[in-house]
Amino acid sequence: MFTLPDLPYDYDALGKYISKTIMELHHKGHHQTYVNKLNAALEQTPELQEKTIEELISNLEAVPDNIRTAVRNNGGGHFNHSLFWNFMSPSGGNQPSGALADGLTERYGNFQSFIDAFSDKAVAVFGSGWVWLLPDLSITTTPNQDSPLMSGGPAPLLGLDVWEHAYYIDYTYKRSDYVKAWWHIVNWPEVEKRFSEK
Ligand code: MN3
Repeated sequence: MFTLPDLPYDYDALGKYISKTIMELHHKGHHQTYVNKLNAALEQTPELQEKTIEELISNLEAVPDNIRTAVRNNGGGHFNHSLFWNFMSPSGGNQPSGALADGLTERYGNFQSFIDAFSDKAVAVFGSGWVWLLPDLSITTTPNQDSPLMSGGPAPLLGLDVWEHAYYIDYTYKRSDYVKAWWHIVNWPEVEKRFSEK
């Protein structure tokens, strides 16, 4: 059975950028619910419970019709949020270095142009979804709790949750303010590590 991973920092650690209230509701509420519903969906299929979350959502065709949507939504939710907590850090912000910095500069001209391109896509997601940086340093979005893995893509290097539950209590409808604030807590060493392992 799948379990809720611990946050790698305290609920109040992201301070003025994402409140303790949001972090608690998002982790103990939303993420836990995805885990619970995923486990409930897989109750009758013990062979699928043996798979990793990556294996499960990379091959949704192997999931029986009657639970495929539940596994897609809740398995995606579990995988995406498990990554998301690690994409942030109370000591985050600033800029990446090394090969990742070089790659982003080569592709986008400069670091700020990358930030602008990613932020524009995040703000433009209609409804609920995610924006991702992929290992080839392209930027893509997915609706709902879909992952790039579901369409045969690689696991992302970085991603931002733009569901209203991720920001509404702190930023109301101003998603662009949330996106702007989020860059202050991005865990670049984690992204660099994922880029070097790609
Ligand atoms: Mn979320």
